[in-house]
Amino acid sequence: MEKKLQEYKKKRNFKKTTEPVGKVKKNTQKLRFVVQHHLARKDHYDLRLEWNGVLKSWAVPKGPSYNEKDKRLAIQVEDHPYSYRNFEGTIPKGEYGGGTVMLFDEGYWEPLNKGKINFKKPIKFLLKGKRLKGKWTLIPFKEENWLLIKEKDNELKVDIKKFTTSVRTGKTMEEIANGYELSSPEKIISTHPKITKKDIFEYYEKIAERMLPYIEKRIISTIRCPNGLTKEIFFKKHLENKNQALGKIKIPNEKKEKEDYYYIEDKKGLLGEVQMNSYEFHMWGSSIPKINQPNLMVFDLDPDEKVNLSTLRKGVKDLKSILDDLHLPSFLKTSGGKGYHIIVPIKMKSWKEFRSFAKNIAKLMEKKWPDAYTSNMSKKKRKNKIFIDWVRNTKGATSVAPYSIRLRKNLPVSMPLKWSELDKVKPNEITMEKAIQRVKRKDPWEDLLDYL
Ligand SMILES: [Mn+2]
Repeated sequence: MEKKLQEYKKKRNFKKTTEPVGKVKKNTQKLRFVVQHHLARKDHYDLRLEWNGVLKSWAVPKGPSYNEKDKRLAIQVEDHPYSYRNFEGTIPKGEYGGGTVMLFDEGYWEPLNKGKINFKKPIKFLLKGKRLKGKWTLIPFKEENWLLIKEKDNELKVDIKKFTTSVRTGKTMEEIANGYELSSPEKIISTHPKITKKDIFEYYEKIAERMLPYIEKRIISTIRCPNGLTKEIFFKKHLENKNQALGKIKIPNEKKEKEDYYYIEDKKGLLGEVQMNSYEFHMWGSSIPKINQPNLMVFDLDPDEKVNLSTLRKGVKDLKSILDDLHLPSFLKTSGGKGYHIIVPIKMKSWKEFRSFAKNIAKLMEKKWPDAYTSNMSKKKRKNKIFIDWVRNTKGATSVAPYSIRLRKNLPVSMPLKWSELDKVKPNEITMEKAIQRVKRKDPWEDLLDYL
């Protein structure tokens, strides 16, 4: 019996690929089928029909089509083990079939031929899948080449190209290729508007390329929201080691005990945190390895509730004018909350120097316009004023990362803006959807990293 899978086994190195070794299965009454979308050297779909304990297999370069006029080439390949119907993942580069495999459809099939089935002759059959249904025919025409044709029936004709996620796990090709994951994709994080964990994951997946240069190699804290916005959320300063894709660094605390801190190195680390229900990212003002030499100063303009938006914007402009006078470059982003953040890329030798410089800027604002600004964080002193929050420029302190979502109503994004957009964009108006549209444009911060 096992001879049946000899060719399958011969082609694969099971020390390298995670495809199943598999066995020939005993016959059952109901026959299963699976279609795998296989992004290998050439993009194709693999149709597999259970027969005599194995999966008879064809590679269909263009994939099945509901259009009865389409004759799709289907190249018969070696029989696959029955357990291959569960395989979704990546086959390492350089190995046989190297690439990504997604479970495209699955279900049961029934032969419609009268009499015995002969896999050297045309096969008429019925598919009972989630995406592929109805009557089909496979016709051999030359050696291993067959044609896959849809037969007339009453099934709805759908364009199969519209199915871009796994029929079983809901993952995209990219998610499978990157080995992410994602557990509980349907978990609801916000009800009005309805936002699921998957929505947030996809947001970070799409935004990652733009966001990463600003957050990578910076120690992070995150806010975790495992059960949705209405339930408890957790500020995590010391992440656990469960996300293996994070970088780790030991830093002594005041008692000289070494504590673990974490940082993101790549997309995998970022998405791994989302998988751990970390949706809001905060970061240090210094980067690895020079953690004691800060380089990104942040001022958070935090208005008293009586301060209106135009006054707040005036505050941002006043602060920018001071930085301009000092010939310091400055960059703007929305906080995603009530205020705006002004970022100053400036390298300093120590946190002490950095902190006092930031404090002096805030003091200068306060001195110049005492009725409008305060450098004092006390709520009492803030009445009718804007608090120029400089306190984040301290070792161990964090501020929200650009492109991070905020865990509050509508999940607004802390969004980098061009200076010319200050009067047009409210601090909390950029949603994930708008942010995704915005990153298609030129990066408003494209010069920032040149200063670091
Ligand atoms: Mn294949």
